[in-house]
Amino acid sequence: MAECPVKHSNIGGGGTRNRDWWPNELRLGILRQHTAVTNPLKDFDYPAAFKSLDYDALKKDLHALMTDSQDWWPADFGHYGGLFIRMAWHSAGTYRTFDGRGGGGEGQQRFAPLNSWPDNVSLDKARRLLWPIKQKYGNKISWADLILLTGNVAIESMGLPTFGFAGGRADTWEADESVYWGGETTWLGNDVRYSDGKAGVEGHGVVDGDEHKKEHGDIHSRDLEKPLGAAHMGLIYVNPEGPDGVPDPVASARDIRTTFGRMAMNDEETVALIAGGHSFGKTHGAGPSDNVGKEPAAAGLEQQGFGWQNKFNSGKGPDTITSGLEVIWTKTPTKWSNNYLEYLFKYEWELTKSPAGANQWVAKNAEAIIPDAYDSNKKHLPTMLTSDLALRFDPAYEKVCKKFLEDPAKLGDAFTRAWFKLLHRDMGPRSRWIGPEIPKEELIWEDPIPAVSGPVIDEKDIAALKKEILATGVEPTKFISTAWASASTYRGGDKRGGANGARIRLAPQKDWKVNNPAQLSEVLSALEGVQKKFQGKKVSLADLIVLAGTAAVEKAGGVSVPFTPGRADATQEQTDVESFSHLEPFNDGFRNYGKSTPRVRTEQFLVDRAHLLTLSAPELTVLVGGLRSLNANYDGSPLGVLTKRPGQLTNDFFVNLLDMNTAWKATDNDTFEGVDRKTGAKKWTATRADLVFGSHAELRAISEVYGSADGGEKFVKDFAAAWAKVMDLDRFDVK
Ligand code: HEB
Repeated sequence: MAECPVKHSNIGGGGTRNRDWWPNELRLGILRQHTAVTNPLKDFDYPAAFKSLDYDALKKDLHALMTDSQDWWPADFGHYGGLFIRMAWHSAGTYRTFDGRGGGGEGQQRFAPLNSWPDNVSLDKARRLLWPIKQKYGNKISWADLILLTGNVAIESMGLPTFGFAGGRADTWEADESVYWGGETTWLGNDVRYSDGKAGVEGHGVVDGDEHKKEHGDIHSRDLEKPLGAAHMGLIYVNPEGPDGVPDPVASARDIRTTFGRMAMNDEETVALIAGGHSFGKTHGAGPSDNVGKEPAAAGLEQQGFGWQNKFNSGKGPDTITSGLEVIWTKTPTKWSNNYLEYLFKYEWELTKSPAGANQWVAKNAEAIIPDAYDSNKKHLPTMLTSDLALRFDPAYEKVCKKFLEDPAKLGDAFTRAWFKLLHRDMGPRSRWIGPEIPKEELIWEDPIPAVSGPVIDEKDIAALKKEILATGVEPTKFISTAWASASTYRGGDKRGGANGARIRLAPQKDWKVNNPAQLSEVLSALEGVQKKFQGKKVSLADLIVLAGTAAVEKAGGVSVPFTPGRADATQEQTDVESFSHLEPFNDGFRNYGKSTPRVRTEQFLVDRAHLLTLSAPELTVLVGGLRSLNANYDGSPLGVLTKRPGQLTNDFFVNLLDMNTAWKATDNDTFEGVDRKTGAKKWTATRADLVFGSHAELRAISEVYGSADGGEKFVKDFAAAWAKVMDLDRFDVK
């Protein structure tokens, strides 16, 4: 069949596009994803539907599916458990802690690129095996939940009780374009994700194309570009054969520690996950990989979403080619055991090749004790991947292994806990978790917040508190800055951060430069004063921080701004400092903080943050314009404060930005000066995060709405709404 390159078609979105003409133009596309337009269930209440699900019946069906081998994709050892665990792990395992993106929370494994990643070979079959069950329960169970629950049930069905399960992940309906997976243009490439260490100018990647080391850095010391969580394009974590295919277990351990660390897993959790996971199933490399056809996104229509058609013999069952490795770790691949660690330490290992020619290891002087997946008369020698040997030959991993070897119950406990964390890490607060299997134990990575005790403040209290707050003598703009600093830590990907918990008064947030610690402590002590003095109901500082900002906005704009009380204050013990450190902004255009890096311009950071805050382009625009008029820069600087009456909520920012009497010129890469076109007199200063609203055609179009004669009132209204949205982003308890 002839290829049909869509770009050349003259209808249906074909042709050369803005992206092709101007590849460096600021992209706003990530701000308009997952809208009602793409969602066939737009007014659907998934949590309510999940609650009406017959959960026990679903689990029973999943248990039955495990051993219901289908001719079109037979189950190894008569049990699909290994395959389903790998499906769930690869769904959740794309999560990375730096930006909270990736993970299993959206059912993204159904879409490209993930559905076609080389690491996800054969998972197209796993999801299709699930289709009859998905079809039976319909919208009461999302794909996102089903994929993860199935992995959980697989573990249970192979003899290990799990730590629990929570549902509540609504599906998305298009590929998530917001996740940076790397800059490589070949699968399994890693030519731009390693650098010489100068990289990551404050965390964002290599300096530029030709500065990274040849051979992608030394495999013993290379630095993986942030925020990436994988050693190669198209892998979940690391190359199983060793870094860049070099079978070096110690170097493999280094890559594992980096990549699992970016999933927020420590050494113990990492060992538990790998040792636990590879207690099940097998790898697949029956023959040379050139038997395998195109991935789903490139395969023909007749394949109906499948990919990797395999010409090797039957192309399935004993002839399956997935990773190209051919390893079976334990004597009981469909039953939980401690075999994996026992064998890892019992044998010495010899480098060998799989039938597909990949590097793997075989036990020396061992007997053939490992069963075959299809032939009960056949036995194999124990085998391992390079990445498995990493657990033995890295001294820190070895120590953890030894502990689990001595006490197998500890492995079970550590594995099921780390597995639960893996699956639920990006779900956000417990108030989003649904279903009958939610564990009681509170876990630090949930970012727990105490339950609200006693009645929540009412309208009368709110009115009284606003008065008290504004009477403290603190400059109202500082309340606005603090409320913004508190709420805008939220990130939509893993639903962490936000104003609830008032963690802005705790380490590490209280010390972030962007939060202007001196000003922050002035505001907090004033609000603590209000809290102590207040005669009405008990009020949390979390509520007071937001209420203070809201009261100040109301005063500055002569507008009423919605406020939703009911937040509580977390303690320092409930706050994982290291894990919260990833929420620190190193460039925040909303507050005119930070500079462009050699790779990322300030306006791109701004769009990225707007995406984390789940804002649309109009919301982004109105918020920046408003915050500037309110004089809320992080250090009180006049950058972008394009108004003669700073502190008032006006549309002056837009009016003045669009004023043709001003000419702008760059003072450096990030800052600009605006002068009177006629007199040359200096009028304003601004940053890239300001001028982009006049320069980018789409942002300018929105700015024109707010900067027009009839735009003032709309501006104030829209700002108030967007402000309230940001303040309440984490209020899953009331949504
Ligand atoms: Fe794994 C399988 C690698 C981790 C679970 N793995 C597998 C394979 C490979 C691997 C290559 C094969 C595929 C085929 O089929 O061929 N891993 C790996 C690596 C890592 C891992 C490199 C890092 C170090 N895993 C892991 C984890 C888990 C797992 C963490 C969980 C938890 N896996 C798994 C399973 C399996 C695998 C279950 C089996 C599957 C079947 O059976 O099918």
